[in-house]
Amino acid sequence: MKTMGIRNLPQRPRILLVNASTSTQYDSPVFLGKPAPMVYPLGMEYTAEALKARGFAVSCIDLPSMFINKSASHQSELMGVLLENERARMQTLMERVRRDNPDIVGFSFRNFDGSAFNSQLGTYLKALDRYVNLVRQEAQNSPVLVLGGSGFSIAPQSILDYTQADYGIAGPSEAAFPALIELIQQGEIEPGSVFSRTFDDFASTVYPRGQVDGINPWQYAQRGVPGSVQTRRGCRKRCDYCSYPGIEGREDNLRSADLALDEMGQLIDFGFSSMWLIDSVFNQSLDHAKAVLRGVIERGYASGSGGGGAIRNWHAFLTPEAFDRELVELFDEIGWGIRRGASDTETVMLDLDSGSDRVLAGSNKSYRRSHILDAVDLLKERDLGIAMDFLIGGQGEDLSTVLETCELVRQIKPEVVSFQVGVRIYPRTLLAQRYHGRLWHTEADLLSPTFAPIDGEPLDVALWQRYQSIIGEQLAGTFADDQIVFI
Ligand code: B12
Ligand code: SF4
Repeated sequence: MKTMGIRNLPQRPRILLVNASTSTQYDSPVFLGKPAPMVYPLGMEYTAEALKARGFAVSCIDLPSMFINKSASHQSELMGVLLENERARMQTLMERVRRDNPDIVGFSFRNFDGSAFNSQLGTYLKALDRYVNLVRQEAQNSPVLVLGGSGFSIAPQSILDYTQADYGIAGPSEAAFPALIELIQQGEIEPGSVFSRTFDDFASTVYPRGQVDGINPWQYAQRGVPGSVQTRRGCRKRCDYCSYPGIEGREDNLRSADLALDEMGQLIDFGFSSMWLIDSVFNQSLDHAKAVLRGVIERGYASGSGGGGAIRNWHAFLTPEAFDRELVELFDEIGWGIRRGASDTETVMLDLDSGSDRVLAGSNKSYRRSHILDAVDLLKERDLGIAMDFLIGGQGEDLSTVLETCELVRQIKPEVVSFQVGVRIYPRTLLAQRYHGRLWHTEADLLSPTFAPIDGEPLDVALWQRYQSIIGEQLAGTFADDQIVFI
């Protein structure tokens, strides 16, 4: 087989990676009066490092990090700021492509929308499409266009078809991208194909941080964005709604704790004072999580005794299922969840779904309400701040189970509690299988936000608001307004 319509690639093609991960509500430095929570472009950085390690010349363009220094304090101003940002990004991308003439342009696509029911600001696919088209039109030498990223990997063929880019990589890029380049060079892969290859060397791969042309860690640190490190990949669980195993793989893939810690040290040197351990579930392999935290203490990353600065805020998704006293002692020792004063409390965030065993079982979760209570007891023994994240609308949810969850929250009294009402149906999940033929037919249908019905009722704005009011009423009196977040 010979590929048609794709230019010949040189032996060592020059690659430009574009962070195309817009997320409208985060695209202004101040979003409606609140600082916008940007995210470090970790997926693009790991991809660039993997390509560099294979001898490719790689540079990046980090579009979300470019914005005009204007804030939007009202909805009416927001659109203007977003448009101005977008124009500036398009201009930069155009100039860069004309100047550099890359042989391959890779687009890192993280979010295709805001995921939650209230994400009314629309899809980010249109922005991706604009960037792909711009490069097609402006590049002199018809570069090969490759898509990848976590959002892309959820519905790869549909997104590839939508943008008409040349190839897509679903899942990790480290082994797949070099292999795809080779296949293109040999004429062995048809344009329009999605390619995947598992990456077996994640445990031992060194990703030097902040060494990629076009990613500026200083700037992120200065803006107060957390540094991010991945200590593990993959998830063996089968929670019915979850897209993560489809993105990262279904096997535990643990990184050497020492290498992850080396990365943290490099990020501290760039000035980061908060850290996201961005694993799908940081403590799922409890011993591994503890090894990472012990390393943090030994290297003085929390105290600053290592010679550099210190990490004062820690963030990760944590399951209540894999908790023990030693883990919590380690949290305490590094200041994760520590109370520094009346209005300065860190929190340990428990990533939960429901306080009802019926919903937990219905959604195929492997922990139960008793695990939540046990984990909370351990955190309370050490007087650590607690945040709890719930997802309302799992299988078996009805008014009685929502009340059960509220009762649990009142009993625990966390510092902050957040509720996302509405369970999104993602392709290649058990939930998607359950509603196939009823709520969706082709993968592309699920790119438009589709939610599981709650107690037999389709989720609409009225139902969404009704559940929020019920929760608000149940928790009023026990919590201040700013302790309850609805997503
Ligand atoms: C951690 C996380 C967060 C943290 C981020 C913390 C931080 N400092 O980074 C928090 C909680 C803040 C967060 C926020 C949001 N998140 Co989030 N998040 C994740 C999570 C779990 C991991 C992302 C990550 O960094 N992975 C590690 C890196 C190394 O992997 P990667 O990016 O996938 O990159 C690899 C491959 O994708 C590929 N690749 C990457 N780039 C490229 C480029 C090319 C050319 C190629 C070929 C390959 C390639 O190779 C890389 C290395 O192997 C993912 C789910 C998941 N398991 O992937 C969701 C996920 C990305 N988030 C999602 C969403 C929606 C959001 C929010 C919009 C939610 C919201 N409404 O607030 C915001 C957006 C924030 C923003 N500014 O963009 C969705 C996106 C899907 C969608 N619906 O669009 C995901 C997929 C979760 C889901 N629902 O399924 N998130
Ligand atoms: S929700 Fe968490 S534990 Fe369940 S499959 Fe997804 S990543 Fe794994």
